[in-house]
Amino acid sequence: MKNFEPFITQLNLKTGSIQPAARIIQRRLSDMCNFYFDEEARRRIVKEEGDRLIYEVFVTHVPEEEGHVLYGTTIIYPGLVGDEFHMTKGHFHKLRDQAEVYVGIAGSGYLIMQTEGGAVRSLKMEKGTIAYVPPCWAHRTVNTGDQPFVFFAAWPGEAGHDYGTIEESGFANIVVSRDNQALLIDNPNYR
Ligand code: M6P
Ligand code: ZN
Repeated sequence: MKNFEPFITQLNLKTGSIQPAARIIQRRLSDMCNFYFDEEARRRIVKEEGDRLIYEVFVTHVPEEEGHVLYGTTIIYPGLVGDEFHMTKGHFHKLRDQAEVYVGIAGSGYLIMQTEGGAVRSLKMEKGTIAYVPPCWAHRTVNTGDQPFVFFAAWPGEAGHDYGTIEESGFANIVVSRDNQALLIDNPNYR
């Protein structure tokens, strides 16, 4: 950490890409088995329409260590799986007491959060919204618009991602399209 050089990266405010990026993570529908409420619909789309790109994450070249701040952008492409809007997997931090900050860049959606103690919150995000994810809150973002939903995120280097807990239990709330409106409903599959 001591000898790390200062650096800049360039954010494309239209597309959300960061150059240079150390890693570009692409999550396709086939990577999201059991994350959507309608698993049947997810499987059918992969089989009949192909393996849709749901979202991309651009992460910069920062060590995943205490003292550093990791940052990157996420681009969630618009669309539905069944009647559920495209979204990220969502995660807790491995180190539960580590927070995160999100900044909306383009498009719009929801940031849904929950704690292991059963608290549930959702915040609307659009261009210019700064959202704070406090320690101990799992977080997932959902694109409820018809354009890519792009946001910037920064989190502690040592926080880590725990996907398993959400993969097992799901989120208490899901965001669905009803009469062309985004509606937050209880997840019938929530365990
Ligand atoms: C944000 C941050 C990243 C995260 C990304 C995608 O940019 O929270 O740490 O990786 O969203 O979300 P997920 O990892 O849950 O798929
Ligand atoms: Zn996080």
